[in-house]
Amino acid sequence: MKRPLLTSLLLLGGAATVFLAINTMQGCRPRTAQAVVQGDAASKVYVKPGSYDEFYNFVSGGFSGQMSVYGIPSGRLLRNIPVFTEDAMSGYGFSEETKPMLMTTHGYVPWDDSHHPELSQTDGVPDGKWCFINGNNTPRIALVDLSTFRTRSIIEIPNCAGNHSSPFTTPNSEYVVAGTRFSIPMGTDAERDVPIESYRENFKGTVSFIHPEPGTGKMSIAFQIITPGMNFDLAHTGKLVSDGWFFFSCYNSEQAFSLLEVNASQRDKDFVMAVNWKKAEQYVKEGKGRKVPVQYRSNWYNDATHSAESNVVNEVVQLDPRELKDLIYFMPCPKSPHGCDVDPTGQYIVGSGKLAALIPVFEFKKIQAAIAKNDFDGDFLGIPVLKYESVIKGEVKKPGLGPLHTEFDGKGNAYTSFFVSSEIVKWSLETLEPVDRVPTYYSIGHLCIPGGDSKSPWGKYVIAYNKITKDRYLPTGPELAQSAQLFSIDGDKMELLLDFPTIGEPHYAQAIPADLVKSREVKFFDINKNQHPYVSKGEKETKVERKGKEVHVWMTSIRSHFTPDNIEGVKLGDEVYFHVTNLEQDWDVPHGFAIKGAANAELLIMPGETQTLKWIPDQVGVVPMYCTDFCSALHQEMQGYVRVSPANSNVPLKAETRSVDAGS
Ligand code: K7E
Ligand code: CUA
Repeated sequence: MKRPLLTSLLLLGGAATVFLAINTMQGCRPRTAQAVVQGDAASKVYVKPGSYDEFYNFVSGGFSGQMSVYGIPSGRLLRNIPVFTEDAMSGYGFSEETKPMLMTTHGYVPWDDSHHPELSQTDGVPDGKWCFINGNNTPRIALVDLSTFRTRSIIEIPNCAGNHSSPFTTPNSEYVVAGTRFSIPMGTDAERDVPIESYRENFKGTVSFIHPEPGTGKMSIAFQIITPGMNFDLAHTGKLVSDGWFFFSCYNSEQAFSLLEVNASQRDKDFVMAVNWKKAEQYVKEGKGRKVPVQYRSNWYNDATHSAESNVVNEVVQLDPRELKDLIYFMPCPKSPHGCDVDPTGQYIVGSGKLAALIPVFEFKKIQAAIAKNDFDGDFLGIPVLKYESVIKGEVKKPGLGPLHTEFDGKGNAYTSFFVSSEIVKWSLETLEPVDRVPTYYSIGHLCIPGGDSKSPWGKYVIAYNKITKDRYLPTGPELAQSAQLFSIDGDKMELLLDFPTIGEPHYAQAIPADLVKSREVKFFDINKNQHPYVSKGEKETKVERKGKEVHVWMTSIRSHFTPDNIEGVKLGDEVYFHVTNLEQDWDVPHGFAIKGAANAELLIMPGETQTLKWIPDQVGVVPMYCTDFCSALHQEMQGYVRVSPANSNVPLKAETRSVDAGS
């Protein structure tokens, strides 16, 4: 989100002035450099050695494609979970079992740009079961299982380009949504191969409702709503009074397709789109949807076989709101709205126009009344536009510059991040008056209060995720650390407690009390339940077999040896598959597996699990393999050899170990 300097804007007059200022500023530096941290701040973030943090904080990895996990209030990094990007450290995307997770209709795509972690909810409150995260670039949604802190499933979103307004959840995680950032032409090849200039005629948007299966976490697309062509940015579910509705911010109602920074900033107001998803659900049940041919992949990791499955799906149900009149409504929202946030009571919807000098607060019951009375201000490409004055509770006047995102403390206050004026402003949902403000260092994007987009926030902290760190950390070459800042909000005044660096660009993050996650943890996989087709449930089951050019090695690992650890009869031209089962049945005893020269990564195999490394030997000789994870006093002894002979060799295939358990 670092802003380019756009001198060509000087040519534009009038309304462009404010915009120019906004566009060229990297965020003002707060004038009162009140970087003064109160004396007792340190004690408020100090988690003494051996004790646990109070909250888990799930932070998007941005262009790292991953999600990282921190403890709050200490800011300690606990884990970096591979999601959309392959990870050599764990073998994710490198082992045969995990490769299908990253399959798309474009083939294997080992990277994405992830912005928004969203915890699954039960009755409108984060439940600690899953954390969803969106892939922006090759539109996908991932579901991370918080019992293993691993990616359980990934679904690709068809008819979508830039899955940004995603993956926000309904109050019982019936659905998570995916709204397209870029509108595009859809349909057959001929329908998609059109001039870019024909945006108005041919480009459309979609918002998709994805259903995660409660037991397995498998995801499928329940339905897709087709919309006028523009950009969808963010979204949030209704709750309590507004349960059954979803709200999306949209910009580029100008329908620009070039130089959007100017051309999509013309109109005074864009929209927040209100979607009646319960109605949509009903229409689908009544068969009012249209089955449209598409192609997308749905990938799922099975903990019984320790392997991912990837399936191609060929159709999606689409609803057209020009025919189904009461499905969506537009509410005018100044100006190029970014965040779209719903307060804990579900009554108020906050739109954050990033080029606006005020924050509009929409009121759900007024929206309903306006719909009931057909209180419209015309339509936008066939979709009714509600009258701004009729649906608004009021505006927060002059709160700051460049509002982006809002979270809530559950005590009647909203906290909005201001990118340009680089601050968090706390304001009252009742009076719409600012009540406190605090500078951020610098240029805040999202902010996070534990449970801050849910029915019941744990309003103790707010965490700022900043775009620029400048002078906050020791310099590290051209790229500086990405940053988060922790503030306490349990008093009247927000108080800065801690800076901590993050991985990739943190956009959004969510946090949840540790107890809601901690008790779910899987400590190891039961080896008796291992259904991997190449499992060895003991050293006696290990073997080696040739199937033409393929050599399969059934291997086990246990402190501190592999079985087999000597293999001969492998030839140049072979493809060798090491199927390694970790026989340990204890917490935190993974074994690694690596072999010299493999054009691959290591495997890191959890207790009770089987993982496969594919190796194509390319040189004759005796090749060492070893365990990469320091697992015992004799970890350095955990090694073996593979003899590789020329392609025409007669060396018989054999595998052995001198282990007594192997019985050989
Ligand atoms: Cu504001 Cu992608 Cu949610 Cu970044 S987004 S900040
Ligand atoms: Cu096993 Cu080191």
